[in-house]
Amino acid sequence: MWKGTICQSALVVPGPPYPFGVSLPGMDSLWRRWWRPHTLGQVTEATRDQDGQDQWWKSAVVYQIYPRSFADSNGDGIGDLPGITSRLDHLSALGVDVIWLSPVYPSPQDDNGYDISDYQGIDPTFGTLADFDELLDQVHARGMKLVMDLVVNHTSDEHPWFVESRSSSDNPKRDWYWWRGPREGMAAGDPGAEPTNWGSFFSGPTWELDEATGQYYLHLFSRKQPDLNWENPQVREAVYAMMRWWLDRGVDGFRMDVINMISKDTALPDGHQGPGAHHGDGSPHFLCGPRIHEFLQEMHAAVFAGRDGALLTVGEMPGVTVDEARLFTDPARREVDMVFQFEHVGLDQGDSKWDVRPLDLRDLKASLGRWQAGLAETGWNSLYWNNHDQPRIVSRFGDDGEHRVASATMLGTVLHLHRGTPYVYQGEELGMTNAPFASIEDFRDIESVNHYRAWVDPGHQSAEEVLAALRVMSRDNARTPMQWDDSPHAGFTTGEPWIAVNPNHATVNAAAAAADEGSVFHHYRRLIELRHKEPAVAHGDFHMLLPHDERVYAFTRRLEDVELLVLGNFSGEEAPADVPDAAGWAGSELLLGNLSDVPDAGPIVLRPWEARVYRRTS
Ligand code: TEU
Ligand code: CA
Repeated sequence: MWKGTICQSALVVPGPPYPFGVSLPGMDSLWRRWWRPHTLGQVTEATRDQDGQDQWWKSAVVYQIYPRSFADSNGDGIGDLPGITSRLDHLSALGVDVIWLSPVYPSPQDDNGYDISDYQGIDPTFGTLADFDELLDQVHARGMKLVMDLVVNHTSDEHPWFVESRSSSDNPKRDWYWWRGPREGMAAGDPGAEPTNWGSFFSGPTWELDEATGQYYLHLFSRKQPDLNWENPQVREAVYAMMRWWLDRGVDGFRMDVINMISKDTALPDGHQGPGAHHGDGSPHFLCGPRIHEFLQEMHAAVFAGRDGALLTVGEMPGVTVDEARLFTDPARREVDMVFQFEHVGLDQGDSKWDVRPLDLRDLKASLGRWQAGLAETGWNSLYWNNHDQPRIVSRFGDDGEHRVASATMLGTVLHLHRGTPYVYQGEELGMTNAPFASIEDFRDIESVNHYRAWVDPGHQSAEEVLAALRVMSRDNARTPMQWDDSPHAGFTTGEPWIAVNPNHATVNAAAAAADEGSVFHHYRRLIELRHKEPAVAHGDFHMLLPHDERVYAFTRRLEDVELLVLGNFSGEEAPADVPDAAGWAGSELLLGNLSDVPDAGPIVLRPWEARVYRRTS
């Protein structure tokens, strides 16, 4: 199973020198005026970089919706598009600029929609294309943008392309996927006859035998998610045409699922298999492969070039390194605007994601600090704690009990004040927590369920051992229904929800949060407002402080004469913040804090899970 192996691709396609930093003369006008959300998307001289490209997303905040779990309009227990449309005012009130919609396309739902059987439609579970157009109109009417999830490393095995591809060895679409015979000297179906020893992300081998033709097809994820063969130019053109179709329909960009896996080493070598491992690690042969930059540049030229809208592209890239990310996000290279990297969400894990370790705050600072430094001059960071694949951050790095509100708001503050574009995952703005899963029957996620079967059934681990790890790391923690109010199913559905609602919705819910100025919701609203209003948040440089402090996260941001100091206490104890000139800072303007009654003089001692943002000019 892959866990943290880094992209090794040495292919460096040098672009023209691109000196974009924080002190471009043309940016002055933007920094001087206060950013108003309704100006978002208007390409002005101020938001263009030196290359003439629009970088409006530097001061934007993205909100991710997992449609299955957001809002159900028809009582079938599954969230849907009309449900989302009915809840857009929640997002307007929060102030987000962009919505990223997880997949809503027709799908057998083996991986909750990340297995797509038709790229140009809407799954009846979620609604119709007319419902989609209505949602898009309503999003745009509120001055927000909508970004689609693009899942093109693989399709569903029920996609017509794959149905054709598997129909015979000489079908014209055979080469659209990765088909290989058994390992040399072995017969198809023999144990270990798979073409490579790679292990799938969802347990078991990455190869599935097709009995009819005697060949195996590659699937890095579930066997119902065959990998597309991007070596075939017809595949690439079909994907680009589909992307153009969505942009023509009015969508504002794409979040690209595991996009750094589309170029593979065509020799398909075996991966390293450690002692006791069930499979080899194929990731060096499919992460950031030899043609990845070429493919993304080709996609850019075929899909985005010459379009005059303010679009957003973000590539999800497990294992990507800072150096690779700089290449992917250098605007001059025209690949993607930003990437999701995975380093900081692997710091509390050992050999696999199920091998859970406590977080050492110094590791978090070292990691995020390296990403800040690495993309300071060229490229851009995305910032996230949560998404539909990660456990809830307040349960993970915070305290979801006594200090739930303080720790959730501290975590939000530290993240949003970094340089980069912040992503908020549904419910994060309420401080939603991990769920109390009692038994394996409570889980729905294919990754969790397959892992349980693969370890408990053959007796590698006890059910309790596996459950203990699932409770902490399972993706289902992020997928319990959005908690709208304190009614029986949290206002998510009038029917039976597809996965149980967290019982803490009695107190943790959007209605209660909206009515309470001290809530996580209002703090996130203030963080987003701050990014819109204070140019140093979006454009200032970043300087990490106190790298060795085990409790306090501290850094400064500077833009010309404005300097911000950001402090967060990652512990349930009082912690002095021994930053240079602490007493001087304590007397400066407190832009934002998460606890009341902050002393306005003297040395800075942070209370449990306290966060503060100071501002001064020089
Ligand atoms: O996830 C890619 C990925 O590598 C992991 O985050 C994955 O979720 C897994 O937990 C690794 O342990 C993307 C999507 O975000 C995820 O929901 C999909 O299941 C996956 O791709 C396949 O499309
Ligand atoms: Ca529904």
